[in-house]
Amino acid sequence: MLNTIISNMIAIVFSGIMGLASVSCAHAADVMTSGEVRKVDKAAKRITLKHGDIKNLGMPGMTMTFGVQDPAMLNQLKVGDKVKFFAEDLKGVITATRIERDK
Ligand SMILES: [Cu+2]
Repeated sequence: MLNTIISNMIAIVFSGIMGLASVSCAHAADVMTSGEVRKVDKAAKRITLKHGDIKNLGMPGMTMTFGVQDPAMLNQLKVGDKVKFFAEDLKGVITATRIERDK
């Protein structure tokens, strides 16, 4: 009896973990968004990008400022650079978690 309850609990926890895993898999498959650098602010850990549609956020193209996850990402970027980036909503803050220069 106790064994059944414990194995049921393990099954519930395990399916929860699998659910989280599939969410992060969906993320990895997301496409990068094209953008152009308008402003780089290393001190404030921000970058302003003119961007195309951000499909994973349901956001149309516009010029806006993003937080960056790692300010080191800004070191090799300058105004006018074309980039491909991935933006996520991290606790209500739209954050660029990946930025690559687009050659
Ligand atoms: Cu935007």
